[in-house]
Amino acid sequence: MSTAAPQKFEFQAEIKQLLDIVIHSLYTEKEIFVRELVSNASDALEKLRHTQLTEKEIFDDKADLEINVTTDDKAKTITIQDFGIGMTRAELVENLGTIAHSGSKQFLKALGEGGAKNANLIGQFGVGFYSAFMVAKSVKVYSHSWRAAEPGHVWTSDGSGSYEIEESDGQRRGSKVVIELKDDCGDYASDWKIKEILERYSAFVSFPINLNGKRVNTVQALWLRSKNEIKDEEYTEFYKFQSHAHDDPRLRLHFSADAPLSINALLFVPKENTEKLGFSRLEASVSLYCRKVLIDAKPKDLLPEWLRFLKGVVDSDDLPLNISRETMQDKALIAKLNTVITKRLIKFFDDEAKNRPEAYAEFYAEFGIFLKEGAAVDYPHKDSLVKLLRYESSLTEKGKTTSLADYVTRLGGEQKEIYYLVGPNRAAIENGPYLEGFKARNLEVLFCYEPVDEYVMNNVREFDGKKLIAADHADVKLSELPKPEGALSEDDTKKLTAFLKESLGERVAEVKASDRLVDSPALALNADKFMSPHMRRMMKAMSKDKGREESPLRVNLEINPRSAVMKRLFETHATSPERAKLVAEQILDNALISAGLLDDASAMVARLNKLLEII
Ligand code: FE6
Repeated sequence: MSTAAPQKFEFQAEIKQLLDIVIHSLYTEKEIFVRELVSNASDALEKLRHTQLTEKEIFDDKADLEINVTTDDKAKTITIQDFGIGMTRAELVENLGTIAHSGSKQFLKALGEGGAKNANLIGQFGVGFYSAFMVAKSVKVYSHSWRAAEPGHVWTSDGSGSYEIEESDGQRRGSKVVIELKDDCGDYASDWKIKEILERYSAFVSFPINLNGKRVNTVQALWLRSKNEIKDEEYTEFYKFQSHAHDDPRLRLHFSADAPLSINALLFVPKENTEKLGFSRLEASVSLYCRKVLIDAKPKDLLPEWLRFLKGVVDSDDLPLNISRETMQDKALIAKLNTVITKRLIKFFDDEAKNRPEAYAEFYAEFGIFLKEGAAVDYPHKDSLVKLLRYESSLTEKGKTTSLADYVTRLGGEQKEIYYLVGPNRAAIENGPYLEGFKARNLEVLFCYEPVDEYVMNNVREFDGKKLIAADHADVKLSELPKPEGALSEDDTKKLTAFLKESLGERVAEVKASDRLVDSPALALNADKFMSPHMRRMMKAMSKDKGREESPLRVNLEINPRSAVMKRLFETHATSPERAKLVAEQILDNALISAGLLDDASAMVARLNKLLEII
């Protein structure tokens, strides 16, 4: 039986204002009120457990440390009950005010004031309770403190300006929040709807949550346990549950940090790169938690774009539940998390490369493309990412790769450049005319097989003070090689280049003898310095009006005075210039094919047939 009459209070002006902010602008999705109240319940249970350590006399001591959620679809109510620490009459009033207090503090924080950490006990409850009024016609809070001498109370309000407190008998320990739902929020009285919300936001809450008598959370927040107590199978099971994955994880990183931010993270690299398989672009899917409660399942700025292949969880005590991407303060927090975690991940990949090179090679084969993207676009991490890249080269075996750092260790004293060639595969690069000049001079060339490599190399520009240079670039200057016997004389070479220039007309910008050819008769260099063959092909593929005549291609042709083909051509050009012209054109087309620059082979095939006839 109640001993005191209900007492009516006006909300403080501060609370009214805060209520208004919370209801109208702090949260955009109404459903998070469930998460907030469950989070309060969990905190209250945590505190009770703490109190049990020091206090002997605890009211209703047999009550299980659990959270019961019940819905009533007929009455359109939802109830969230905990057997936690509970509140006395004074605490009900005081906490309500303190919430307003800490809430307005947060609000000020958001506006750019300094951030006092709310590590104190009450402050932890935050502004979450008010979110109930987003969906409530009225809210009743029944509460009984753990202190046995205190009576129970019920607090009632419709959120409009006042509340009432009355003593209430027969209560269990803890708090019970009963929400009578607004007419347009009736959904939140349905079992399946709340089940879905609880599974999304509260799956890892440490205390049992029962929804209408059925347990909903059975998985542990593995990321908060210590590494050496966790079995591989547990990690795998967690990965599958948390990431909705069916494969086993390829790699995992479980780490925590205290400074500059408190972080507990458990991150996974999946087995397969689904983007590579042609599935759609991955979206950020490392979820952000604050003390086991989900804040955002797909936070966009928590990690850089190029890490979008990662799965897992980041948990930070330093985050407010109602974190916002709009306020400067919260943006800065997320940015700080981003920096710390990205650095840690890069170090992890680096360690993998050192300690488990075979596993790293497999990871790289699958996910290397993302590291390349990072190296090209993530300027702050460029240098550390370039170290993670691997390429085959003219000095590696097929299938074996080298890092740029290892390439540099093999450099001769003179060499100030790192050379690379882009081509579809090893054979194409090795058989093309560009490599031989480098081979003859013992210069290592990196082999790049992916279209993005060109973009990466152009963006990275240099490594360890060495410029990255395309070996098929027109500007590459190579050292003199001793002139082998039997080459065309300088004079004859001049005559031949003049003949070629005249025969090929507008198709060539320049014809000259080359110092980079050893075996091949000739090579083509793009006269347009800024557009490589690969870029040209990409532009062509993207170009909308396919039927349009393109501006004719002009290249620089470099010829090899040592080549038997050239010597033979020199002889022929004097005796049968007609035939020599056909050969000249064929040599140019051959060079264009090697460079990936011949778009239409029909004229070439017709000519080749003519040449075959002559033989
Ligand atoms: C938030 C309602 C005042 C405890 N348990 C639970 N919620 C709590 C506390 N809060 N503060 C302490 C709160 C309300 C009012 C504060 Br009125 F939910 N479940 Cl111990």
